[in-house]
Amino acid sequence: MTDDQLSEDVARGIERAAELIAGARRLVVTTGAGMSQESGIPTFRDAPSALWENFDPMELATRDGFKNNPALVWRWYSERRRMIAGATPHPGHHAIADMEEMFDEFLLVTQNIDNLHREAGSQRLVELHGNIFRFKCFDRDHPVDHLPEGDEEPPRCACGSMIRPDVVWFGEVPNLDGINTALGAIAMCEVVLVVGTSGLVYPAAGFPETAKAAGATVVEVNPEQTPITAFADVSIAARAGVALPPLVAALRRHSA
Ligand code: BV8
Repeated sequence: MTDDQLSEDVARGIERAAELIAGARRLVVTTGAGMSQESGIPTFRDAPSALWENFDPMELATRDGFKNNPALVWRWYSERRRMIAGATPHPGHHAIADMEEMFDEFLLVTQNIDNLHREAGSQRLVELHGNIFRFKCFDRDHPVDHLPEGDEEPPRCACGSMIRPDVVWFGEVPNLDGINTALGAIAMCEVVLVVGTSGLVYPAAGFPETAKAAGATVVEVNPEQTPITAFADVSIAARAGVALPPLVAALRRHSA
């Protein structure tokens, strides 16, 4: 979709957001599954696609889910990994990567485990929920750089424990360095740009409100309303791949 096809509301929202963001020195961007929807990766709330039809993420994305049915959970992640491996970053991912150099302080905090922000070139990045392409030992957190040969599902760590994906499951505490880095940036930022999240999973869901309470401006990009919409200063009702490239172009105009 080109600029001139943007609806008037969206175009106005982008311009307003650019005015607010261009004046900032410290920007935090937070993203959820909606950020990867235009790369062909189903969100957790999309109408059930083949991938989610029989699986309840709340059930399987837990330690108990893995302990009770390790082969099923292993296969669920293998299927998702295969689907994600075929996906590529879309212009919205590249727009966020371009933003990094435009601010004195920038941090991207993503809930996504699909590696697409990294592939698009983002470096100042916290992967709050881990990365589906990384693995670790289930019982002792040994790092697992390469999966062992063989077709055992799940494969075994050298210590004999099962191997699991290095992602954060429901009920698990996200990486504390990641949380502290995110909270430090959220407390200091002047603007938080929230893209493609339903704002339901904590602690990420609380970050925009924490930033707002600390005096930051909140800009949301999401075709649907969310709990964040109620307190956002600007809500751009558009998809990430449609809104973010013109937003970066407008930022460049404002900074010229
Ligand atoms: C924690 C990795 C403590 C795995 C994920 C009871 C028991 C135990 C815990 C809890 C409990 N009650 C509450 C909790 C806390 C729990 C929680 O929040 N539960 C919710 C359900 C209430 N949280 C936790 O357990 C977390 N740990 O709390 O530890 C703690 C915390 C801090 C400090 C100390 C201690 C751990 C949560 C991590 C779970 N792991 N993923 C895997 O993927 O398999 S969560 C997973 O689901 C995602 O990572 C993401 O976080 C979440 C899905 O949310 P979204 O990304 O927002 O995606 P969704 O589909 O919901 O929405 C998409 C949005 O995009 C929509 O709004 C849509 O409109 C929009 N959209 C669609 N297309 C586009 C678009 N937007 C823009 N452009 C588009 N094209």
